[in-house]
Parts: sequence; C-alpha cells; structure tokens
Amino acid sequence: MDYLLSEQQIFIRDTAREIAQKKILPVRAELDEQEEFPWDIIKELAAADLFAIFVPEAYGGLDAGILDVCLAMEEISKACGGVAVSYASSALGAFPILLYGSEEQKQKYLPDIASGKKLAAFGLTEAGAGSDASGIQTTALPDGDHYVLNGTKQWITNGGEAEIYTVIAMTNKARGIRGASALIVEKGTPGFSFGKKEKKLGIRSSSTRELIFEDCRIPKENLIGKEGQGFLAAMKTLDKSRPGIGAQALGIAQGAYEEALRYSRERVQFGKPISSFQAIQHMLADMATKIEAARALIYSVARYMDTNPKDMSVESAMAKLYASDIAMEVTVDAVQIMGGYGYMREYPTEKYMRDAKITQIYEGTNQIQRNVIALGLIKRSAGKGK
Ligand code: COS
Repeated sequence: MDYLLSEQQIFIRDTAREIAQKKILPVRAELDEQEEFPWDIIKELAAADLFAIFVPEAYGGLDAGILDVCLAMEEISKACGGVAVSYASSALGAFPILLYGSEEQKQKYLPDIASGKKLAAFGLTEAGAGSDASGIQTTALPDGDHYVLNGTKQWITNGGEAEIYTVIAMTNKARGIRGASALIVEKGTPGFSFGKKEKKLGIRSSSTRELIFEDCRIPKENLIGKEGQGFLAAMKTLDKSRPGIGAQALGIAQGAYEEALRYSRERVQFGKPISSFQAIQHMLADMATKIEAARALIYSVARYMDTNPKDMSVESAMAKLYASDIAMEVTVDAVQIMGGYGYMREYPTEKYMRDAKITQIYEGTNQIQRNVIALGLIKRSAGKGK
C-alpha cells in the first residue's frame, strides 16, 4: 500500500529498518533472555538521529511528527518490542516538557534528549493509581523555593536508565486532580532512588522499575507549566504517545505474521507445504488484513494529529486500541500456525506473543481506551468537543 509518505518519512522508516534488521534482530533473543537494557542499540538509534524526530529544530531536533515516530516504532518493534519501548519512553518522558515546559526547561533538557545523550522517562503510575490516574498519592509540597517530593511511582519504563524524569505529584491534595502538578526530576537528586528491576512476561530488554522519592527536594523552576496542570499534562502526553504504542503493536504483529508466512511455505506435512492448506491460508489472510487495517488507522490518525493538534484523544485511543488488540490475535495465530515450533523459545514467535500482551495494558488498558473513545464521542455529539 502507498501511504504517501514524505521523503523524510521514508528516510526515517528505512533508517530504523536498517538498524532493526542489522543490529537488533541478531541480538534480540539474547537481550530477552538476559533481560539486558539495550544500551548499544540505543546509541545506534541516537547516532541515526532517531531521538531527534520528536523534538523541534530549535532544540536540536528534526521537528518531525507523530507519524514519523510511528514509522520508527513499527520498524524497531518488528525486530524487538522491548527495544522499541525503551526508545518510545524517552519521547513519553519528553512530551510534558514539549507541551507545557518553559523556554528555559526546553533549552536545558531537550537538546540532550534529541541527541540521545540522555533518556527521559514518565512517572505517573503508582501502586494504587493505574487506570484511575487521578488516585496518585505522591506529594510535592512547597517549601521555600523547592518542592519536597515523597512517594513511589511504579512500573516506570526506562527507570534507572533515564536521566530525566517527568513526574506527576500532588502539590495540593485538597484540590483533587486540579492539585496535581508535573515536575522534572533529574537522576542523582538526593532522595531519589530506584526499586528493583521488575521481571516481566515480555519486552524483557526494557527496564521497568519503581521511582522512590524520600524528602527529595526539587527546585521550583522544575515545575512544568503551572501548579495544578499536572493531570492535564499527563492526559495530553498520553494522547500524543498512544499512537506510538499502536505502532509498536503493529510492528510486533507484522514481525510475527512474516515468521508464520515463511514457516508455512517451508513446513511440509501430508506431502505439501502447509501454506497450501486452506485452514492456514485463511488464518494468514485474516492476519494480513488486520495488520493492514491497523497500519491504515495508525498512519491516518498520526497524520491527523500532526496537522490538527487539538482534540485528539478519541482517535489516539482508537489507534492504540485497535492495533494492540489485533497484535494479540495475530501473534497467537502465528504461534498456532507454527505449532510446537512456535511454542519453542528457539524461534521468535513466542516472544512476539509475549511482547504483544503489554500493548493492551500500558499507556492505559484497552478498557480505558474504550472509555476514552466512548465518552469523547458522546461529548462531541453533545457539541462540547469537536
Ligand atoms: N485532554 C484534555 N483534558 C482531559 C483529557 C485529555 N485527554 N482527559 C481528561 N481531561 C480533563 C477532563 O476534561 C476533565 O476536565 P474537567 O474536570 O474540567 O471537565 C478532567 O481532565 C478529568 O477528566 P475525567 O473526569 O475524564 O477523569 P477521570 O478521573 O474520570 O479519568 C481517565 C480519566 C480514566 C481517562 C484517566 O484516568 C486515564 O487516562 N487513565 C489511564 C491512565 C493511563 O493511561 N495510565 C498508564 C500509565 S502511563 S504509561
């Protein structure tokens, strides 16, 4: 299919594809097995300017858009979903600064994120605040020209590896979600430590850790936007980043489908390649159709967001919801087509299936995406939204 990509977009896609195929594919099984953070690959992605995509030119970036990030994510995820989320989480951590940061904050933090010298991460989730993001208990109480941060963030991607953290905390609990604020916290700040590295079903090369704040003093100049804007900043950040998770799911599905297709042509049973059996053909046809539909949705949502950056919650949630659901279906079917071989860790298919599962969970479960879509559509039909 021709998605009318620009020359720059084709270049970004091809660059990401080359790194994915040449550098990530050969080591992905080992990264998964060892649960090792992919620093060598992060450096390759940085050298190819892939962290610059989501940063404006004024801060050392390429000023490209969400579609460009999605193209890179799809290619990286085709090789390894764990590497892909380590890459995308730097964008996630940078989005609050891009959306609400002051000129000084942008100048201080974005050039290092764009060059890939420093990774960013986003700290919203807590033990008691997952789907209900408004339930956060971490506090950042004003004390002179500082905030004193106390609390624990859970399951933070790039935890421990990133240098720059955008953290949502309550500066005024009495105001509910209007008392939440976003702060920039640098690794190495006294009172900021990390929990153990979590052991996960999939995306094992990525790092997932707690962020622990104990009387951690953050200068007031690290407040992003205004006090009380933290929940909005978090929601708008997720609106911007969810298509990227859709693209991660898309790449995972495409990778699994290609493995299953290749296998079905080579695997001979009853004297014929199994690709000649209609049972297998129909599975492949359904897989390819779902993948193409997900790609068409993600690309058009991303392009829409790049040109109409206003109210995009509904479409952004649709892209993540649809792609992650089909990724789960496609990867399960890929394992099924490959039978016992698909179940063995010697082949990449079971890893695709394990990696796919998280895309239905993080950056908002798919149940939450359905809420966002439905409530957004109802609001629009009542004339309150677009
Ligand atoms: N853009 C702009 N404003 C938004 C918004 C968005 N995307 N989402 C919510 N808001 C606003 C609402 O308009 C509302 O404002 P008013 O009070 O002025 O009307 C306010 O924020 C509260 O919104 P809402 O009432 O919908 O909040 P809820 O507490 O019901 O929660 C959900 C909303 C469930 C959508 C939110 O908690 C969520 O996204 N949860 C999932 C979090 C998530 O993705 N976690 C993953 C961890 S990060 S990797």
